[in-house]
Amino acid sequence: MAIESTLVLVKPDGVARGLVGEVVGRIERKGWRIERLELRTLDRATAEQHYAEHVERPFFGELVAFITSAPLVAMRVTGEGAIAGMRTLMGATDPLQAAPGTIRGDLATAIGENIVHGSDSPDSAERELGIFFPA
Ligand code: D4T
Repeated sequence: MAIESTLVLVKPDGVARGLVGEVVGRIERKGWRIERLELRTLDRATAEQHYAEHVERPFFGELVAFITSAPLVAMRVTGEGAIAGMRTLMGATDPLQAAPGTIRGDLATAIGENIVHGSDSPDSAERELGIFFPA
């Protein structure tokens, strides 16, 4: 495995529920490093760029409305195998399918409010980090 960087978001539901510390704590205890961290509210253009791969999906409108609805926390997380490893730490997209011990498995019930996002591949990580933390 190599040292990698990935984009992690604590989405608006996670921030509203006071779960930023919980997510940050799990990342830190795992052994990865948080190199950048920012609380921000996304504008529509940035949200559509981030979720561009889902533009044809029926839930795209709701997804963009939700992610722009309130502040989120964006992080650049770096460490050994961080891209796939973060996906494992998050659990399955549908929290009801996510294993106990994962962020979604322990803390969420709804697919539309599943607390976190993590880049799903090295290409996605590069693209998404470029959107949130250019230069
Ligand atoms: P993100 O991108 O938020 O980390 O989620 P995943 O990578 O785990 O899942 P995804 O890209 O397939 O979905 C993106 C985002 O859309 C929401 N969603 C997804 C939804 O509201 N309804 C759905 O049916 C699906 C499949 C949840 C995550």
